[in-house]
Amino acid sequence: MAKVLAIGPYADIDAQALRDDFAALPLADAADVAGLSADQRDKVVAVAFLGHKGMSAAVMDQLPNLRFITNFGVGYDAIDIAGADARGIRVTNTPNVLNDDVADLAVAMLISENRRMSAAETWMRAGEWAKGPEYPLQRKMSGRKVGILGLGRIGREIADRLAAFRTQIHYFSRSDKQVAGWTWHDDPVALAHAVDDLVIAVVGGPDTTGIVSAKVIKALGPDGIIVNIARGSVIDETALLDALEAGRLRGAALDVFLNEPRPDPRFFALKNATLLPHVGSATQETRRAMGELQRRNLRLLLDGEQPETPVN
Ligand code: 8YV
Repeated sequence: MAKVLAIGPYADIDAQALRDDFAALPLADAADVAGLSADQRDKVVAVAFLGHKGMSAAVMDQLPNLRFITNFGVGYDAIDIAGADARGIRVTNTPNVLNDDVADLAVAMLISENRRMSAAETWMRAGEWAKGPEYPLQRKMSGRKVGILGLGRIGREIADRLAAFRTQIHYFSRSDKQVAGWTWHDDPVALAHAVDDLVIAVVGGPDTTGIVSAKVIKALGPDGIIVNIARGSVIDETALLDALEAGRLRGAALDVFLNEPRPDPRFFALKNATLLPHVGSATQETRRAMGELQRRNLRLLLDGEQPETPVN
């Protein structure tokens, strides 16, 4: 009987590796743990988790011998870490291997929304080009003032890339990172006041829920663009939708949403938004590296060794 559960919508290659290397039992999501027999649940010592919700303390309590949760992803806001701590459960994640992809995409999204690439393509596909006046002029991205909300590993990669576009970098983080030429702000509203566009790269979870508030959006103003490659929970989504609909914010480029995979339908009617289905790390190279790191952590933990990338 399986000692390892593989919870989540794994790609075939990862599902197979978890089955071959760990004899893992696949489950579609954390709620399915309740459907296992008491005998099956007793045997489980590790969960290889992939997903954005559901790894709650209540689920942990259904697995009395659970000792390890290895997360597929850098963000672990779907896992109740305090609950894991209280139960002596070790948690790992997959940082670093996805920094390039997520930072590449964030920069692409910032350019895309300043130039309205997605709207221009929709316009062209609808046959508008041949009909008359050319596509309306848009905003230059190079040289803009860009605020990075969260200067962690990914935020740093984004800022480094943006430097090549001669952008002025401002950032919000808990402490001043003392980077020459970059300006630190200790408050998201002050950051938004100081910049043209805002790129959100902060971790998700209770500490950051709604920190991109109506006030932050107002401080950015009608020429501002918000890029979010972090978590939907970080933005007050209703305030964002209200501002975009009313033209109080120039645009948004969003890879993450509060209710994935069914974002608020108000998003779909917006012409001033670039919408992506949570694909920040979604390249073959990076997903392979994430899967391999998850499985190395799992192997190390099961062998009684220190994992490569512990969370707690
Ligand atoms: C997901 C992510 O892990 O790493 C993260 O935090 O959000 C993504 O890379 C990936 O979509 C699998 O759910």
